[in-house]
Amino acid sequence: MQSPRFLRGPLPRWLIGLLGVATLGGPIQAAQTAPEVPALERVPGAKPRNLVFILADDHRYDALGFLGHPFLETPQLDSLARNGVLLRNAFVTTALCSPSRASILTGLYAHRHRVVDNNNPIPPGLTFFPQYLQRAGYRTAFIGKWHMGGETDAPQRGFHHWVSFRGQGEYWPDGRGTANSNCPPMRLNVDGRSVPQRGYLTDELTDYALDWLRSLPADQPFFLYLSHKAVHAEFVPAERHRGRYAGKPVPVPPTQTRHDGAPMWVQNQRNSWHGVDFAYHSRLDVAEYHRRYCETLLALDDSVGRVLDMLRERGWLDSTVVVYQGDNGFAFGEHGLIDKRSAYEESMRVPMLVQCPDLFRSGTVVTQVVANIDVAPTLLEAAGLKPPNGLDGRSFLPLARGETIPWRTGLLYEYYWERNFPHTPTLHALRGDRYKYIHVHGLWDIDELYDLQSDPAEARNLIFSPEHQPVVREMNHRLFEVLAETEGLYLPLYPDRGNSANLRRADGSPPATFPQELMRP
Ligand SMILES: [Ca+2]
Repeated sequence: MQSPRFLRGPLPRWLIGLLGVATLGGPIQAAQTAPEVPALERVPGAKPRNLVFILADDHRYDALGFLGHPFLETPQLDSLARNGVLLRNAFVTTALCSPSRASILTGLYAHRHRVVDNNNPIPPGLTFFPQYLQRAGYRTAFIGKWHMGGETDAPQRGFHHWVSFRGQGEYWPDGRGTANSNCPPMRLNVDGRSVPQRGYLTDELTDYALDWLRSLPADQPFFLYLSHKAVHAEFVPAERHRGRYAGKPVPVPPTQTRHDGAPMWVQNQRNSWHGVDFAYHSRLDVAEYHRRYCETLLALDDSVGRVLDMLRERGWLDSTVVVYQGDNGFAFGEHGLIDKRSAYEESMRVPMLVQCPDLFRSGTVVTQVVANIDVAPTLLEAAGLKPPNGLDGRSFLPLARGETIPWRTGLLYEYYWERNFPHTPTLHALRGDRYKYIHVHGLWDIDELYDLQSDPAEARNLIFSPEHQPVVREMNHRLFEVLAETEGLYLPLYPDRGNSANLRRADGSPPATFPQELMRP
């Protein structure tokens, strides 16, 4: 698709302002979309692609039909892999909603964008990559869960069209199916106006996305960011999917019962808000929880199909770059844990699928380690723009095209302790192609090393293995090198906020004992 000549270069500030006011309903939008960023250099000869980015919440990497899940069916996501590119080793640099979302929007590690938890405000002056797209003449829309900077639903910079809600939102307007059942009716912020949420959120957000796609002119490139609440807890399936997987057997993950050399904090977390003994301080049936997660995911799969159908209807399917990704994973009993935050694969690994038949061969599989910080540079490059200097991520477009290029050998992971959920400590990790090294901070405990080749479930901590000491030393050195290179040698500290989920069950697992390797006579 070619954009009109006047839109190919940077737009004058007055024109952007005028477009904002004239088409999007008022001065709030104009203020939010002001082009405060410099125009990026264009890639010679590159066509500005239409871009669709679909973000799922807490969708773990292997909850996909085509990857062999025991019962979950994801025909639409399967089709993305079949017709496009599967990024088999995709990760997030922080497995928590707000930090991961900020890394997607900025291409930066959490310690650089400083959205390190789900509560604190977005630092002023942070640039979101859609601002560059606007500057380059794109029309942009954000539809769905924002969840950065606390509870705001207000339109944010970088987007002409805005549909969002406060915090986590609710699947149904009355909160049915959750602890918030019969809550005050939920409302959406649509371009600065408060409107009632009408139905099941996954479907309704998709309706808004389709309405916007339908309204677009044929000759201006666009960027749609569809950001689902699904499949965040508490899981509430659409009516048409409720009970679909009732009674399906859910295998117990091997590490739920055996994790050799687990740090004490992991053993202790088993009996906590985020552990299998006392999940959410209740007697949660983890298998039933997993089934409901899968049923809730089905509407998400439907949503992907409806977006693809609309692209087809508008004649844009082959030329549009569609990216599907999860904002973090989710454990269902692995290592005795539920939830995310940890550096284990179930937590930091996510599904990532890309489709654009004009650019990528169908059925391509990328095995290099890619991450949420790569999304911004990748989509900017797909827009025909050279990503700005100073990003932590890199464009993986060449990998998706099947090219061989030098690539990272290890990915930095970081998570900063939250008083609200005190059972997961501050963690830094380096995830390489073969080994993962996890470094704990601020706790008298042990680090971890896993050989992902021989032990993909991370069931055997090799941190005390004599033959692996050179690997431990090397990865420790490299971890701190990356942190130093990216100004990460500090710990963010914010005032306490809210309650602390710090309870244990009296008849649950006992407190961990010190590792034998540290005991002396
Ligand atoms: Ca999440």
